[in-house]
Amino acid sequence: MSSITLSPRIRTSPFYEAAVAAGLSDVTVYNKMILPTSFGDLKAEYDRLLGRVAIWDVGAERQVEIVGPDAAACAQYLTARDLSKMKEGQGKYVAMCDHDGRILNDPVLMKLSGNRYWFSLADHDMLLWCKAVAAEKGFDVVVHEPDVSPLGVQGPLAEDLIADLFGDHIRELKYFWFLETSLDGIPLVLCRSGWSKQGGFELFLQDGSFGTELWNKVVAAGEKYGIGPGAPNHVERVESGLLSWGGDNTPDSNPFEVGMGRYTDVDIDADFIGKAALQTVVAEGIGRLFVGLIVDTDAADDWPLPERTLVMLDGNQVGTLGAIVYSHRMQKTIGLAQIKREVVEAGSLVEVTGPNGASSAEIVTLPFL
Ligand code: THG
Repeated sequence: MSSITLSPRIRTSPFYEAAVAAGLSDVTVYNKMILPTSFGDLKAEYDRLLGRVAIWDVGAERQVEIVGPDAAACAQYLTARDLSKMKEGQGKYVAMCDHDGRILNDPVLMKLSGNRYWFSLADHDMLLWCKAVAAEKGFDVVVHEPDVSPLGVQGPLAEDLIADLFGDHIRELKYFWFLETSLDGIPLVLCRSGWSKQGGFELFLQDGSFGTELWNKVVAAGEKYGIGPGAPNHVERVESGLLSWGGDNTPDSNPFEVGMGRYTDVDIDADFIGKAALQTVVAEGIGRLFVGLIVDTDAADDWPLPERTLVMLDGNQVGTLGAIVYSHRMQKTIGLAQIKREVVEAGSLVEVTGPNGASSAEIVTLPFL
């Protein structure tokens, strides 16, 4: 095992110092920022996420702000989902595609007002893309990265904790909806969201100088709920079938091939990048489906990722496996794969090769749990 060399090229979030003080042990790079992945005991972190509440430094989910008179048109043009009925204070999980309909990102899009939107990004250089598109299309907007950093509070007790801090009215907040608020003068956007299916919120800190203070306030209020540090949990998110863009999918995937078909609206009146290509995909049929695999192996922890594993059937490649974990709840080895539609529809058993040789794998629909 090697460690990562820090540099000003790789930004840390406002919560990084607090995370280090809390025992941060492992990180990855996401959006050219440090993203924590572990505090040294992944099973304890998993149990805390499932049973209590965890605090996550997810500042690497960077925002791109689109602000100005054409913000709504610009956000729609960048997004393969119908935004026409979106309300202020609402977020939506959306696909952003290139002109060939390939998915570039799967952000949470937040409508702060009629002329101000945030794309809360997965891992890719979307600020460059959004700036170039807005300028080339002549939209009357400013596209920039605001001083905004999400702090995750995830787990079944997250709602009680957030209600203690902000009031019981937050219990009425619907999924992906948000409020602009503050905590002892710290400016925030509070959103019911987060990259787990255990429930929770993200506190979008609007002034990075308060990072440690905000972390400490949440931890102090969370003590009675057994709060502890954590990070986006790889096992839980595979069990829940939450997409990790760029890892689970090959670079040429369209939104239908990463399980985002139900969030992709190809027949809206408004134009958006990739619309014609995605209409062709719908007309001709989707090539691959995003599915779960239950793999007959106990080698998940030694699996040789990176490098997607080829999924084989009768000696022919029929897909790729991008993530594989041991599921504590299912007591099985499970993975996320993109597999040819005919093979999924036929319900065939497939084969993947790991450190212990070839294993057979059963295809199942997502989520696992
Ligand atoms: N929060 C914020 N930004 C983010 C993420 C986040 N940016 C990066 C990454 N996560 C974006 N990707 C996802 C992927 C899945 C979900 C959210 C963000 C998610 N999906 C649910 C599902 O697929 O079942 C619900 C989708 C729905 O019903 O609309 O939650 O976590 N700020």
